[in-house]
Amino acid sequence: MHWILANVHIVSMKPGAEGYQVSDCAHIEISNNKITAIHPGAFPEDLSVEVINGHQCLVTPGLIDCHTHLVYGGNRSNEFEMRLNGVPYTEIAKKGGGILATVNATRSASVEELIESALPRLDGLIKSGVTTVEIKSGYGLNLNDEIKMLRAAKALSLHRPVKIETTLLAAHAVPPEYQQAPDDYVSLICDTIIPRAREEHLASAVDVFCESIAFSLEQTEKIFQAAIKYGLKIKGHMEQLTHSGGSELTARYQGLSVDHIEYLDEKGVLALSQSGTVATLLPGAFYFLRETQQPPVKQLREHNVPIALSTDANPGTSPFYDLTLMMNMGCTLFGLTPEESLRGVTCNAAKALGIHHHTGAIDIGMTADLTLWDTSDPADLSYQFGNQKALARVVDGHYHQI
Ligand code: DI6
Ligand code: FE
Repeated sequence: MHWILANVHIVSMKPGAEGYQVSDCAHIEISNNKITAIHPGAFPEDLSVEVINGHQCLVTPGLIDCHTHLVYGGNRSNEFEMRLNGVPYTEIAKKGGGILATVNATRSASVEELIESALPRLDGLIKSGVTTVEIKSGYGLNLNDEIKMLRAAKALSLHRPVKIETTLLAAHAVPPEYQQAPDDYVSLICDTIIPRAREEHLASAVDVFCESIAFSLEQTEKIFQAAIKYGLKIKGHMEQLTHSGGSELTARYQGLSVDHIEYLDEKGVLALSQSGTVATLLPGAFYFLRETQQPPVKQLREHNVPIALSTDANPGTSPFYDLTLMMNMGCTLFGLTPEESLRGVTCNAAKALGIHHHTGAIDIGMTADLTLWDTSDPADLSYQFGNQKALARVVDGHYHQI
């Protein structure tokens, strides 16, 4: 397979370089799944190769959603309604609501049902220009159901042209069966669930929700050590509700990313800057929870910590399935520039998944993962919402209309 995407304005977003790096009126040569050349001039001289005319649209790296909980059973709109009618969260939780409601619905769903219910959500992300999605487990909370979730997540790429990266998040919450013995659940994760996920090639990373209502720093460290022992990468839901020091711990273990981080302090920022760990901001959860604590964007910038941006798509705290909405929220809620937002869903999102050596930027030798947009200004991707701008995607060298 050898073809040329002609007549496009390229926004490269190469990690080390400044700015959008726009090449006006260029053409991109693609062989198999790779970008083999980028030429000035709208059209190639040799027209014997198959050419797709981009009609002067903007081409960015394919967007990467680097933190989602896209696979789950059930729906929590009833809780949303109860909460807004004044029912306190504690009462909702007592009635079996909250994360437990999703755990129960996920446990009783089959792999096929999980796939079926995730597809419309995945379609939302695809329409917003996404070519790679990270999906976490974390609503099974036992061996079989965590494995089932990861299988469903992986299988989504057989149903849609999209690349899936899977993360084991068995340490999302302490399951009801282990409320009295949470350390036993940590042992189950370390000794049984991580080895199985690894053995079946179902996850490339392990994530932990390190928080007073979930897992302690000590428990998190044990899980990180097990992940590393089995050759899996690590990342964490850190400093979302309180400051725990989880980001420093993640940095100490050379983690890929720390996510949420509203309560991250300067010591934590310094630790990230030294380890090269990505700071992933999740404005959807910030917005939905009406959080007021701002993540330390200014300090992240000062210390050159790469910032990624993601949906955190989940039924409890971020029921949003459009990555361009997060780009807008990154700007409006956190004060990112549109350029930082675009970096956050391309090269920095790739780094947050450890896949930046082959995707997340437009360059010779990179995988041909691209999104074509109906605009001439890259700021438009963060500026507008609802006025669908993504026209088509190239995934692993294959062209797909949206
Ligand atoms: N942080 C969150 O905000 C979500 N998970 C997490 O680790 C909550 C997930 C849910 O309520 O279903
Ligand atoms: Fe999350």
